Amino acid sequence: MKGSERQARTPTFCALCVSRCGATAVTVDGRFTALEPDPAHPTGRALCVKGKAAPAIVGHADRVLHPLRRTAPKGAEDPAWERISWDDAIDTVAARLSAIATTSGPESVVFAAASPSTSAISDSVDWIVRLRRAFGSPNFTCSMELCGWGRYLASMYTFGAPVPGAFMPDLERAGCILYWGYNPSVARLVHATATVDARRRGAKLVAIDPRRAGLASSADHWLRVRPGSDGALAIAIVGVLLERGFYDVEFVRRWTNAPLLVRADTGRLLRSEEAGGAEPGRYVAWDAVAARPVSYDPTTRSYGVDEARLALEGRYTVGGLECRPVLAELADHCREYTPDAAAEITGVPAADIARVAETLWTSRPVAFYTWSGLEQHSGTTQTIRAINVLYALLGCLDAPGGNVLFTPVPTNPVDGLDLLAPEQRAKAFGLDERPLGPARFEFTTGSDFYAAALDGRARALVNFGANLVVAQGDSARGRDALTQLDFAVHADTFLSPTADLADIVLPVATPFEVEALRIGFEVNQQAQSLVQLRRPVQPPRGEARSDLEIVFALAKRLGLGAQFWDGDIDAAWRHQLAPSGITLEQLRAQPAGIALPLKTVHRKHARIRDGIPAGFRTPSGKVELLSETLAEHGHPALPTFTEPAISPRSRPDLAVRYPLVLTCAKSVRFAESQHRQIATLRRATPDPQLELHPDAAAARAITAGDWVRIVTPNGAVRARARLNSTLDPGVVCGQHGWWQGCAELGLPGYPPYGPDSANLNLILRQEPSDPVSGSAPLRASLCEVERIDTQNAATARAAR
Ligand SMILES: Nc1nc2c(c(=O)[nH]1)N[C@H]1C(S)=C(S)[C@@H](COP(=O)(O)OP(=O)(O)OC[C@H]3O[C@@H](n4cnc5c(=O)[nH]c(N)nc54)[C@H](O)[C@@H]3O)O[C@H]1N2
Ligand SMILES: Nc1nc2c(c(=O)[nH]1)N[C@H]1C(S)=C(S)[C@@H](COP(=O)(O)OP(=O)(O)OC[C@H]3O[C@@H](n4cnc5c(=O)[nH]c(N)nc54)[C@H](O)[C@@H]3O)O[C@H]1N2
Ligand code: SF4
Ligand SMILES: [Mo]
Repeated sequence: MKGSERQARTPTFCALCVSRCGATAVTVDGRFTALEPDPAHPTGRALCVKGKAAPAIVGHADRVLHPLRRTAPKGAEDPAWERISWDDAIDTVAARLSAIATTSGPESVVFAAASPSTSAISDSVDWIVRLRRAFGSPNFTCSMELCGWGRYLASMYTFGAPVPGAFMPDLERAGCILYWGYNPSVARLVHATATVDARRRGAKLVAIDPRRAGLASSADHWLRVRPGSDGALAIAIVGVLLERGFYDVEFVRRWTNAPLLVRADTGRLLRSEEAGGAEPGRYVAWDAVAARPVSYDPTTRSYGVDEARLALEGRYTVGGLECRPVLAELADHCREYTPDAAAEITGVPAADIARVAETLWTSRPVAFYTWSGLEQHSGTTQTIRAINVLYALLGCLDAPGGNVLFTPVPTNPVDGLDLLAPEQRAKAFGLDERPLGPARFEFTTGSDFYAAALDGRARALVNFGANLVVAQGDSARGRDALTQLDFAVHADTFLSPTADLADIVLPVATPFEVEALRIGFEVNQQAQSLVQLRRPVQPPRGEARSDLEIVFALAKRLGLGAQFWDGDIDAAWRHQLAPSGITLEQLRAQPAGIALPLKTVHRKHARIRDGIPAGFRTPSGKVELLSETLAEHGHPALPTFTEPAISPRSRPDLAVRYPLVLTCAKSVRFAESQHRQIATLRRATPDPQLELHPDAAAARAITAGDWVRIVTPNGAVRARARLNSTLDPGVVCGQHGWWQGCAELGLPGYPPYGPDSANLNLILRQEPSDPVSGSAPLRASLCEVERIDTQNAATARAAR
């Protein structure tokens, strides 16, 4: 470094993905040159290649630097962007949205955002939600049904709480770690490093994944499950746990609905009044000591007798009705999936199923995490239910070393829950079709949004980043839906196939150019206790602004200034921080952040207030092994496996022509559909990949590195073959998100639609989806793989 250059080092964190790794940013003469790990930060042990590439991302030539307006009609190959001023852009957006809300109702304006797991939208997503609610729209598309449903919302129907989304695995104390459809080595670096530490001190690791990827390669047990058959596997493990008495009787009796009696005739929980009792609303259990029924009052969470007396097995006649406890019903239900039967369905050997059940029991406490491998299926909700029931039996919830809700920093909520009127909430797209699904929580599935855009219920889109046409199945439907809208504004750091369908594009600053307030880093108590005001490392390039500034400016121009501190972001943050006792001034003076001395409180369900234990936020106040809520809406009350809608077993007719099961996984070098333009990242993975077993390749005369065509009933896309002998020969694994070129390396982009596409979602579909959530079958479908003949391959190479 020359003597005249000034180097500065700023404590920060990388916001490029869900890991949010603590870091030090290095600048030279005010220019961002390097990002380094910050071991003093609770998430700062390491950075991934994307984080290290941050300066290249910030400085990339393709950044959007100015507000843009399209001048060509939608559907034209080139939108012919024209530069406009911020004032013009915000005025136009506000005027169009207001007009559309007046004529078609605010619900016709759909808001969208990139997922907080793949982008820095986590800086501002609560404020985007606040804007949506203040505007009056219940419709928000944020990949919830593909990314967060199982972790956060499906688990509400078992635990009344987001497990493992918010009740995080306590990796520091776990005796056994269970990763199911989750590969933290790629997805969440802090979990990967903490898992390596845990294993060093003796924790066991169970990985359930069709591929032996990441930590699975050294796991104590790796179960190679057929994609989408996880539900059968989970039910089989539950069966073994129950059969061998591998469950926490005390927890199960006291904290789950296991003792409640189920009517043999209806399959529903017996109510006290049905058995001649005088207390409506109460459930019934069997007191095995007194040999008589007792009623359970969900409001006081009390049976009136010691829970230790409650029967968990047997058959009883109460008021003339034949009944048995939920646990007995569950045990019987699981018998359909003996390890042998499950082995047949899942491809996991029966002995391994039994061994995993034993490890889970003998190595408690168990901490678990599930993610994408289980989210994107036509049976996601029931699979998650089965795993949640499995987890409940182990009795580790909110116990040290289990899945724990670490104590958060006290703050004022800012997502504006009270700003949206109930009558507007009721207009959420998809609520009628799936009343228990994402719409109930104000999330709109991609498919519901497209349907509404295509039939005119949705008229406008306010999109903070989401690359919908590449992220959602059926990209061509996405294009058609977005083209139908009267108006769309897209805020982004880079252009994308989705931005190309907008009327106005707003330039967004990268997280390294703007201030942001992060309250809690989630993964353990130390991390969750930290508040950090991330400082800009360099000024925003061009005219780029933060999403937060855009939200506040737009709110003001829409006449919603009163709900947005009149556009004053500092004032809003002060309000948010008030209960913490930490001030903005303190945070600005201490860019490494301020930690509160918070302590974890375990087993919060057992805390007693006014003589009543807290319990769980479910209708019964207990963990619901049997869910009447699901049953009332026509879904199975006990976790039930249904074969993936498009699989060799459910569609043997299709499997004749498309014999391979197609799933997908993320790339360590790119976040979702981003970062292909960054040379340091693209160099090591220049082309879209398809992993397949050497035998499957040989049977098709495919060798490693060949260009192949992945063919589904919906079309074909290209990828390069990569051999992976850990796969079942009948399973292949693709990558979604390929569209961008990399000019620096002379590597091509791929059209999002059409014959030369490499966009996996072009040939996947949003339906048939999960009946509860609408989750799309992106991870279990059928395909054939063909070598692109030499001549075509040569053409493909020449085209680069
Ligand atoms: N087949 C298949 N499809 C999938 C998946 C899969 O595994 N397989 N995964 C699904 C999952 S889990 C998800 S989360 C979705 C992801 O879908 P998206 O949430 O759309 O995420 P990305 O594809 O990463 O695109 C993010 C976009 O946000 C922009 N961006 C990045 N940072 C910012 C920021 O700070 N502000 C703003 N305004 N924009 C920003 C990027 O430039 C990019 O255009 O895809 C889903 N689609
Ligand atoms: N480097 C990087 N990090 C990321 C992202 C990224 O794109 N790149 N994306 C971010 C986002 S938005 C998300 S949602 C997370 C996702 O993080 P993960 O969920 O870990 O992501 P994946 O690698 O897609 O899927 C995990 C595993 O599921 C397996 N799998 C596929 N199908 C099935 C199945 O049917 N059953 C089971 N049991 N397993 C299956 C895959 O083989 C894969 O190893 O990562 C976040 N972090
Ligand atoms: S894992 Fe990589 S991209 Fe994600 S926050 Fe950490 S350094 Fe950034
Ligand atoms: Mo995601």
